Amino acid sequence: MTVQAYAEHNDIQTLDAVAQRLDEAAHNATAITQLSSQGISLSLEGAYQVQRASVARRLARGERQLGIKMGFTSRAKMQQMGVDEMIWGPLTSGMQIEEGGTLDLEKFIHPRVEPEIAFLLKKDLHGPVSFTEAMDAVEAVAPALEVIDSRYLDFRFSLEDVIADNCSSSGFAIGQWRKNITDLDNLGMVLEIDGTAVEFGSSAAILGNPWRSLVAAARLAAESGSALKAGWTVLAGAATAARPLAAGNHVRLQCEALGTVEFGVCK
Ligand code: OOG
Ligand code: MG
Repeated sequence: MTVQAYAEHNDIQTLDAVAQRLDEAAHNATAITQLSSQGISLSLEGAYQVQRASVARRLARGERQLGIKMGFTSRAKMQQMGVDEMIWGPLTSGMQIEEGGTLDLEKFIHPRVEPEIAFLLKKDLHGPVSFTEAMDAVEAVAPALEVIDSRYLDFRFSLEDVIADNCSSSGFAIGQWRKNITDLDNLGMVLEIDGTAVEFGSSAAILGNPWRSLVAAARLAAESGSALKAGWTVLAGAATAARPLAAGNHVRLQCEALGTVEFGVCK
């Protein structure tokens, strides 16, 4: 039976087949048609199941889970992509970009970069948690750049499509971790490409205060039966719209109080 024939039911075979397609699309850096346009209508739960199954394929190839990322925690991102619900997905070791390192464009389909803030956890966080509990669980914070690369043609998707595609996760670079910085509610963030400032934002764009994104991350993880783990990195979501990356680019984020994070793109 074809994938389409199973589609109505969100059954395990469909979900696994879709996860395999998305994983292969990422692995081979080749875009696929949106699931919704292929007649595959996933439920929200089904979309998260596909996400888990595709991440499981990465883990089976030897990657490790290093944390999670939050998505659509700012208006700027929701407007850019036409999606208005928060999403989340795992970050794995294969997505790590060395700070100051270079990224190989051949491994990506149509990558974009966006400015974020990262949390490093020193304690497990089982949601739902209070703001104070979330703060207590954090060892350090850092400026971060996320590289997103939708596996769908033209970087277009529905909410379920993007969740199934592990929230477009494909890379992340973390700047220097800083301890004892708790005031994150209005930090200026400037994204530069080749020395030119291209996006200006404030950490306030992230749910009014990025700590709220960590609270939400713990809650969403708990709703699907998991906890955030000590040692994990949590990306709070982008403060501005994302920008496309091109060969030879140099990307840098300057974040007030937290410093900078940067990487280059191979020519
Ligand atoms: C989905 C990922 C959203 C963010 O920071 O809001 C995200 C996408 O835009 O492709 O990572
Ligand atoms: Mg992001």
